[in-house]
Amino acid sequence: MGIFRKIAAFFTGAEIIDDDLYDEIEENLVMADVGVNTAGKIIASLKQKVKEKKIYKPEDCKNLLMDSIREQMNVPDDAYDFEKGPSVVLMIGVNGVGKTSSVGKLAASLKNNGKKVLICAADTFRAAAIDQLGEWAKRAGVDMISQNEGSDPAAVVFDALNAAKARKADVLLVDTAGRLQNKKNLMDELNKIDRVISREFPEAKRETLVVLDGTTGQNALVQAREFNEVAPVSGIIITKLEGTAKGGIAIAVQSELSVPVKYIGLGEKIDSLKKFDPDEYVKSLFENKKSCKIYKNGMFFSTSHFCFCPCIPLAVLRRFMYQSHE
Ligand SMILES: Nc1nc2c(ncn2[C@@H]2O[C@H](COP(=O)(O)OP(=O)(O)O)[C@@H](O)[C@H]2O)c(=O)[nH]1
Ligand SMILES: [Mg+2]
Repeated sequence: MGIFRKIAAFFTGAEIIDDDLYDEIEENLVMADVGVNTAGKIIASLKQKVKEKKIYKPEDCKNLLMDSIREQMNVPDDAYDFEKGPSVVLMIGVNGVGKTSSVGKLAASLKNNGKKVLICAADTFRAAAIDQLGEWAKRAGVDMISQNEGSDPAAVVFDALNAAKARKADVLLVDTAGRLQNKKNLMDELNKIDRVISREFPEAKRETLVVLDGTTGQNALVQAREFNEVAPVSGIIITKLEGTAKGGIAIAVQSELSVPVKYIGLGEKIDSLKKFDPDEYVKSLFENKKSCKIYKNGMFFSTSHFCFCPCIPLAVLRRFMYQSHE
């Protein structure tokens, strides 16, 4: 059972609203990766609401808690303006978090929305990294600008900027390396790339997205903070959120850094990067999901593949195939 659903169950299980109940909720928020500071803020806001609205029954608290969590997140109206272009998007973050995949997925999604997209292989440490991005470029159906392994990343960005201008691309997505040994190194490289963009393409909108692995808990928060010190981060992508029972990190980073989460990664498929919707997200954390797995031709399919298929009587499916994942 997800931790947020466990929290919801406290409200139905408790008889009165007292400090024990608040403590229990706070502890569980921390366990769900919300972090001590943000959990404290959420509880303070919840207490305030309970007092103001003169709530006495624990079961009436759930929606107030959801509101208090929602308050910690804010995706401003102009968050996706860069998609209109012309724009240059830098994808930064440590190794293995999902930068390259996110470049590929975002390229595909923008292209499907009619944008002209170019991607730039500025992670030049290993030839395999360039090949991996090349695969994503093929899958997304967009062009990639690259040089040989070991080239200067800023030089690749220079080429890509000129290609983006010449081809009138809407969005240039830049994949960067996560292997820089120290902060100074990282800062120097990002500064160099930044200077090249300002010089070569001053009219482009700029976006710097830090990618975080949602399964690494508070470590992700530490990384976000460090990257934000090196380069002003304009948005966050949290990957690998599909299987976690926690998910509080998406709340913590926004509350602690005041930087919006713009996308979340929910798998390895090309269409698994979604725009972050705070309302939907809070709802989904507390949802009591039941999923159905159907075994067919040696593979499992979820009900989402089937629910629009009128030829399968849903009642029959429900009766025989629902498996509750509580
Ligand atoms: N389950 C899951 N895996 C992901 C997600 N995003 C990326 N990955 C996987 O994470 C691993 C590292 O991804 P990669 O894009 O190479 O990370 P990079 O080193 O930051 O460029 C790969 O195996 C990806 O398939 C996601 O949202 N969910
Ligand atoms: Mg990579």
